Amino acid sequence: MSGSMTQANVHSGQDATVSFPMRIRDARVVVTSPGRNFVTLKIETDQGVYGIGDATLNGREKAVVAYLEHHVIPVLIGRDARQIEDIWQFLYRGAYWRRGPVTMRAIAAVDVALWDIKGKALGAPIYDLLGGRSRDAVMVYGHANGGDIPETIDAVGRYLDAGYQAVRAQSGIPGLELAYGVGRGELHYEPADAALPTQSLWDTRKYMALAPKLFEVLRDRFGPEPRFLHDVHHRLTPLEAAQLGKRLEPYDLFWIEDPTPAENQEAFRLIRQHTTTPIAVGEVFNTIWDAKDLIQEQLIDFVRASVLGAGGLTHLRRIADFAALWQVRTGCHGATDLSPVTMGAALHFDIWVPNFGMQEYMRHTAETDAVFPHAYTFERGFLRPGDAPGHGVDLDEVLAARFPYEPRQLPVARLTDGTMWNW
Ligand code: CS2
Ligand code: MG
Repeated sequence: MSGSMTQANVHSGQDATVSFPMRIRDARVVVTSPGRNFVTLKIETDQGVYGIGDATLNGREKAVVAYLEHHVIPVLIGRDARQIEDIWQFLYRGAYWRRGPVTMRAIAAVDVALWDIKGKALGAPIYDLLGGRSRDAVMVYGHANGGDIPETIDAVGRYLDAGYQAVRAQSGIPGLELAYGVGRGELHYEPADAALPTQSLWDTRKYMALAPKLFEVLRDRFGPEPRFLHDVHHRLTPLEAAQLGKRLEPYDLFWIEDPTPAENQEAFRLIRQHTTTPIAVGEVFNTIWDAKDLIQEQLIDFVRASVLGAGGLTHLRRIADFAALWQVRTGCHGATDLSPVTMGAALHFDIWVPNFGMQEYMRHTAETDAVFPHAYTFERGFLRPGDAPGHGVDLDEVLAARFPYEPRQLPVARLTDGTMWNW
């Protein structure tokens, strides 16, 4: 859109006055690895206001860097940064090749950076641009992991003592090394752990015996009040997922997540017919099309698409509005491979979105928090986005340069007989 725009002067939120239009003068990608890799897009305007977006795709970072540098940045230069919708449509429709994790993360990075710019230019936090707050704070769930059930119980207890009202519980499976969700360090669970994929093993029968036991013990120990969540990480067939949901019903889970791969949305009909355990799906979704049948057939209860995975705020709010028609609520993915920039943007979305469900919150390392200074704050199980203009997250480029990219890939999983399985 290059037509002439009405001139206006507004407060930039950075103690400067900006006039419209705001041309994109420069955009560049910063890759940094303060404990894990992050890809960040910085867009600068001719008014001096800049915006930041996250483009991290865990284990495939360089693919998004190349997509941004070769195919996106060149078409951004000179555009009016205010035209968020038109730029989104240009990048989505204009590529001809639609969807996919690489493309949609690149679009998300641009979109979030532009919302950041708009907020700063207008002196407004993004939640105000979206329509204002629907709630005071954002409930988050933490990750309690243990090598076995007793360790997991201890970990859950620590979260509840810290004031969390919602805890995801994952336990190692005796006899299976490197079960999903079980960290090897004290605090931070980081699955992308090596330059070449680590191999883990999977045994559905062992898991199916353990998971209901875990939640039976958790309810016995902690009573009916806490919200408990659990991630199946795409490991079951639809029928097995139905069986698991049924067995977990007495323990009143807030949700089970990704019980079976959602490439085939119809598969969830079978699960739904057999269990009332709530289902959350969507951390690998890129667009509304991935969730369409799941939502309109009421096959899920929470859609876990994120600002980063699903093309930014512009597209995620479409998914959320569509989901609201069927009382499906949000549950944004918030693993540590989503940078603090995504967390900041997600919190503005969460505090606005009427049909909010829950926000995942895995803490970043101290190094990551230092590279990405942010306005959001955590207190006893709740996050708040803060009132800074834009999304309130910045990038310390000098510090970022001290943490160069390190090749890392996600693990793979095999069944005990050697068959490749879903990690
Ligand atoms: C997980 C993620 O947070 C979750 O629910 O499923 O940790 C997922 O394994 C990672 O985002 C993969 O990069
Ligand atoms: Mg998950």
